Amino acid sequence: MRFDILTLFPGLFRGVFEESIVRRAIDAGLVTIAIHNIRDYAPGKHRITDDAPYGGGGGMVMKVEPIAYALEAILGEDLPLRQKRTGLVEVPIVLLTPAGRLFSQAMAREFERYGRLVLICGRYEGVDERVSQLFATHEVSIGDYVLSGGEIAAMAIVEAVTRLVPGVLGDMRAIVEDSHSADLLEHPHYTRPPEFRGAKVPEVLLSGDHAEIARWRRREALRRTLERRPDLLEKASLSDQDRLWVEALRRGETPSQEGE
Ligand code: JA8
Repeated sequence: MRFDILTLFPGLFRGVFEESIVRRAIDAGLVTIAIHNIRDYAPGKHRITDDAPYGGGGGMVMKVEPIAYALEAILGEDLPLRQKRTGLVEVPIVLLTPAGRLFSQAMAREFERYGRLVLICGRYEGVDERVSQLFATHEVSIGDYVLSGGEIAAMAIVEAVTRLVPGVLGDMRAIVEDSHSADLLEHPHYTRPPEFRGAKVPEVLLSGDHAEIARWRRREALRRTLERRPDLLEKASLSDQDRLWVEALRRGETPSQEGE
């Protein structure tokens, strides 16, 4: 998987990518990340990357030319415009913006399948609309809050996509488990000690009864999802047993076993 990141602040990425799963993926040769300083592509002696908005108002807007020249240097002269003309995306060009579609695990899977991703980090009050009009195949936000720039959003996307690259997570176990419980929040986790300041580890987890533990975890995942993210439950693929448990939880019951 190759990522190309366009930013006015390349230094922001170093620490994050040097100490994370991303670093391990790079070291293993599974991921390549190229960070491009937009300023290097800005024409003129002063290498200006932003300007005042047409129509007035405060703040600054990122100029289109430096981003256009950077994209053409990275991807070739033809590809960026051709993708928009034909609608056939070979390399997603993602503009990070608070006005973008919300990033999701499904989007991370989609991006991973391309094998290559270009991320444009906006700053200031925004980016000249012609970057979207002419080049961006996707506009994405990581949440309904406003950051000072797209860099932290780009880091989040790089990490989420990198985890999906085959081989990065090591064994298959995590992936198998992910696919089973992908639509739900995770069950609670515990490790030693069995009691801390009166707070005990649930007895079932110490029982050694693995079938019973699996049932408890599934029920707790459903309980948490119902309480915290009922929206996820709507789309989740639930077994008949799951539905019985959810109904019991909705009635305020604490089913002991098998949803009785
Ligand atoms: C922002 Br400025 C800027 C650029 C990109 C993003 S993505 C997000 N949630 N906020 C702010």
